[in-house]
Amino acid sequence: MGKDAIKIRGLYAFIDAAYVDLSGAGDAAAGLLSGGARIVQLRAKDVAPRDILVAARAVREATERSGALFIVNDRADIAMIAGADGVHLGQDDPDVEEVRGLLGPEGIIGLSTHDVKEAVEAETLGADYISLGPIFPTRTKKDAQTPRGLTMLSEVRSAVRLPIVAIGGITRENMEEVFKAGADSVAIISGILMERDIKARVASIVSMIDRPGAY
Ligand code: 3NM
Repeated sequence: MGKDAIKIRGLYAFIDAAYVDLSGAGDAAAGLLSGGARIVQLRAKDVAPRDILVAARAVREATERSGALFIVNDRADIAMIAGADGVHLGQDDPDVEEVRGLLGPEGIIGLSTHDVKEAVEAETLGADYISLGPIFPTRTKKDAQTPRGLTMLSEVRSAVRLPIVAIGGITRENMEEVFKAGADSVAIISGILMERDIKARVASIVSMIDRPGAY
C-alpha cells in the first residue's frame, strides 16, 4: 500500500491479547472489519513471538481482504514477516530511524507519545503518526502514565502536523470531545473488546464518526 493511500483517521481498532484469545484473532479481525473498522492493530504483550506471528498472519489475511490497514504493536520483525502495513513503537522500542531502515519509506511507523516534547520529537524523527495518551484513566495498559486530558491533546494538536491517535479510556460516549480537542483518530480497546458483540459496537462507533457534520 502506498503512503498516499494512508489515512490515519476515524476509529483505530485493536486485537489485544489481554481481551482476545489469539487463536481466534482472525475471527476477531473479521468482526471488527465487518463492523466497519479500517485500521486494526495487533497488540500482544507477554505472548510468545511465534504465537504473535500466527495471529498476525490471520489478521493480515482478513485486513487484506477488506483493504484495511494492519499495524503490529512493538515488533517490526513480525510486522515484516506477516506483511503488515506498519508497526507501532513505544518510547522504549528501537528508534524510528532504525525501524525506518528496515521497513523502508512505504512502511507506516507510529510512535507512542505522552507530551508535547515527545510529539514534536516524533515528527522530527520521521514517524508517520503519533499516539497520545492516556487521555483518560485506563485499566488496559498496566504502566500507563497519569491521564493527559483534553487540554494536552489540544496543545499537541497545535504543536505537530502529524495525525494524532488519541488513546486511553476512550469510549463511544466520550469520543466526541476527543475529536473536538484535535484528535484525527481514536484508539478504543476495552470500549470495544469488552463488549459481547464487537461488530455491533464498532458499527455504532463508526456510524457516529461518519455521520454528516460529525465533529
Ligand atoms: N497505550 P483502553 S493507553 C495501549 O497512554 C495503550 O500510550 C496508552 O486501552 C498510552 O482503550 C493504552 O482500554 C490503553 O483504555 C488503551
